[in-house]
Amino acid sequence: MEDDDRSKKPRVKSWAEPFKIKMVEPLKMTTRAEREVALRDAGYNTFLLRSEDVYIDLLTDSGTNAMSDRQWAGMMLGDEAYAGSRNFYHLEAAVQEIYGYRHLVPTHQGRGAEHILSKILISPGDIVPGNMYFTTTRLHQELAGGTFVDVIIDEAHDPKSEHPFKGNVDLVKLRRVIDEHGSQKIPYVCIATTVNMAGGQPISLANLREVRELCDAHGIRIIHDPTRVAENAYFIKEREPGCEQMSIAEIVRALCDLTDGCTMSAKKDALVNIGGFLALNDDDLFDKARNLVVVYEGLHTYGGMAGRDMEAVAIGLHESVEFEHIKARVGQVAYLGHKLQDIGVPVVLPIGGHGVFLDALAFLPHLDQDVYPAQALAAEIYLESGVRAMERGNVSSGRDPATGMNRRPKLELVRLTLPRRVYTQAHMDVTAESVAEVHDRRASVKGLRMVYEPPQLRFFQARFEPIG
Ligand code: P70
Repeated sequence: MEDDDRSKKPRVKSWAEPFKIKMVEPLKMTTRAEREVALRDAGYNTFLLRSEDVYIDLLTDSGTNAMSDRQWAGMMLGDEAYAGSRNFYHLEAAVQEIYGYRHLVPTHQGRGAEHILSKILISPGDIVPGNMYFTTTRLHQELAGGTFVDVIIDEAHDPKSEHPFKGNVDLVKLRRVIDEHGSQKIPYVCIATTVNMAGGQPISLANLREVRELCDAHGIRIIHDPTRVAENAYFIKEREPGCEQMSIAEIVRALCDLTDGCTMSAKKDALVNIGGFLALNDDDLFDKARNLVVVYEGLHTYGGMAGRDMEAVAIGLHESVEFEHIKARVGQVAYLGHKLQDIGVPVVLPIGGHGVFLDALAFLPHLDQDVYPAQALAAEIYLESGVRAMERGNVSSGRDPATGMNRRPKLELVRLTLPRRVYTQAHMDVTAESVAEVHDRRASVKGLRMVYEPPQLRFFQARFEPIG
């Protein structure tokens, strides 16, 4: 009888990571008193904590991934020749096969590629439209004399909107920018897959096709930031009508084929600890980039990476588009996100591809944005449990160069970012419980005053003191 009852119950189909663990790294547990000292010494900035004082490190998914045994084996095949390393050609072939771009210029990481691209393409007074800013990308555009203009859909700025493609470009906004400034002033449109600062939100293939059409009509290039393109491809497969049957690799290729080149931080999707590149279809631009890379990064066949690093990137790129890998990766982020949502913690919806973003304005409604609620919340979560998160709000956004005032972005977020293949489901449970503890006593969390402010990318090194 009992057996019959059980057989009528719907079966839950569990899934698990498509790997087993071969090497472990012990974590250090700290006391609250130790964390108080560490946080004070770090000026209430989680970027300034020592990693040794962190229990679960959700600062970033950048360069914090666990490499596979195949990648480690590849490291042993590093050809450390100054020129013409075998590993460069492997990486070139991987980029050509997976992303489809013709020419490869390796760089030490993403911002190295952004630097070179901005120098080549942007002239003072130029306008660069994009689907939301990214900190280093925008800074290199500005340093080259350009101005970034945000053309992402409004829903991207609303943490509660459940639009399935919050990374989409608003074509009306983009058309307006082109009409206002003229296509000669727009060296390229900058398209990220997925959009980091919006909460790891994807752009749809249909939207990118429309952007392509509009840009073609005006002779404007599209430069892609594919740093987390595999996660974007997974969301497209899950959500975009007509794409259910496509493989992750096919979707990645379709996205890249709609663009003219890319600046890539290999430290995320490509499952390595360091690396990046610029890839371009245009022969002349490639020539210019190859001339500049030797000035700023290294010879054009290593660009700041060791041969072994390039090999690990080449192998990681192939692993990044494996369905079971990306399903487990995005699935783990969703697991943490839904757990927090169930507890009643305000999170950005839909849950993103690389992390769960807490809505600090909803979490701490008693704090004004100029006492940096997201910074204060990240500090408080560390204090609670040793979980390290990252501010993505008023501090990250910086000051408007024209007015000198804080930009006060609509999104004031704390990012709990998951390194790939590193933490377990139990780590996610502990993280959710820690955030829940802070949520219970949220009314007592105080704001912060900035006491040291670097002129550029201030979030990395700024120091704070608690108010009151
Ligand atoms: C993060 C990291 C890096 C990144 C990115 C996108 C969409 C380019 C880059 C730059 C590291 C980071 C960077 C600045 C502030 C905080 C953290 N994102 N495009 O944690 O690549 O770091 O290799 O130079 O996300 O989100 P790289």
